[in-house]
Amino acid sequence: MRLARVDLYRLNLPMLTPFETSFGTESDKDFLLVEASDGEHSGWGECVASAGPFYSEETTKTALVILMDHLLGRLEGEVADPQEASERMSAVRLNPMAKSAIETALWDLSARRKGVSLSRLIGGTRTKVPVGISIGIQPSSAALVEQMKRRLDQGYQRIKIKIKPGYDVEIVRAVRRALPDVPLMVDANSAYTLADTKRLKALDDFGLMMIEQPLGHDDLIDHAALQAELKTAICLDESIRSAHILEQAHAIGALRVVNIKIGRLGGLGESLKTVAAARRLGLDVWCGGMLESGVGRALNVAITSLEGFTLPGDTAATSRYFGEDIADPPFELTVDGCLAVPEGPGLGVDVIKERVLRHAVDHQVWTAS
Ligand code: OSB
Ligand code: MG
Repeated sequence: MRLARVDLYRLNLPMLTPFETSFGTESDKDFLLVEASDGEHSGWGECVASAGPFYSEETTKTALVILMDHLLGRLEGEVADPQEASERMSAVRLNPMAKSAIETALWDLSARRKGVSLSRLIGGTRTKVPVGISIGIQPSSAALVEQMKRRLDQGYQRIKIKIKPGYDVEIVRAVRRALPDVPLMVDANSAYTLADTKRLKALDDFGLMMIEQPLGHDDLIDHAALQAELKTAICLDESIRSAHILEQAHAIGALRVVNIKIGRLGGLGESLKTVAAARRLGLDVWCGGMLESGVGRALNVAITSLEGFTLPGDTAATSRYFGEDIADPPFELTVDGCLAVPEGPGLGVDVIKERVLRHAVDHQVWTAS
């Protein structure tokens, strides 16, 4: 395929409720949408960087600059497949979310050109994927429990709650008193250090499926020390930026579970390698989320259709995030707590241009020379 033009849309999409984590609160979805065109078909990719550099160092604006100034120019001429695009971009250090956004658009474009679904193209076997939900920090344990009950009634198969110092052991105790048997996990987004080991060990009493990213984003060694102290499995999110880092983390005993986020890993190609490595090492695997629009959501659902995913992911139904999404149809929860894997070509959702333009705050165009 040969790229003729790439449109970068920066969007501001209102969210139904703000989402609070240990590193901040997101109330609107500020993100970049990439449309890659070969002159006949378009492919779409979502950049999961957010407005501020808090989950990772990338932001919507840095991704826009890196794409325009350093990545798209490397994709001039004939590009055999998304893997080749990824190799051409590898001279640019890091910036995985910017790379992943254009790589995804190329995966979507090649699947659409072939007339197959992306799930099919990458070897997915499931027709629906089990889903959990990630619930942000709430004003009180009573509010959290009420929110959890509502989500369980809707059919979500497991609940993840965000924790931070001062909103942790007591909150989990209150949740367990109200809901003793719910499949439950916690995510700290790097809010602790090894000095908090005693506090984190107290979480061992609550039968949690795992504790996600308790320590520093780049600190595998301390995670290994912590895992040696905990009964509860450690899952790594922020730390796992490649299949190779996953292998190193496993080699020193830093985790038992891996959260796959395609943007954090720099694209679908690296994510497929990471899933394969995790399964070879006997680790549990699930797909994380970044509060994506329908484009990123469709990508997450496509990768979760692979057999290597062993646990429900964070990619909830569209109605959990947005009143109006920019892609149709919305993802709806089935009665058995799953999302159906789209069967149409590519990502299998239709991006509604009118909505994209209505929510756009910036629009830049790259054209092949
Ligand atoms: O750590 O998994 C995370 C959202 C934004 C940034 C980081 C994280 C999250 C979530 C929500 O937990 C996942 C989702 O519902 O998409
Ligand atoms: Mg996380």
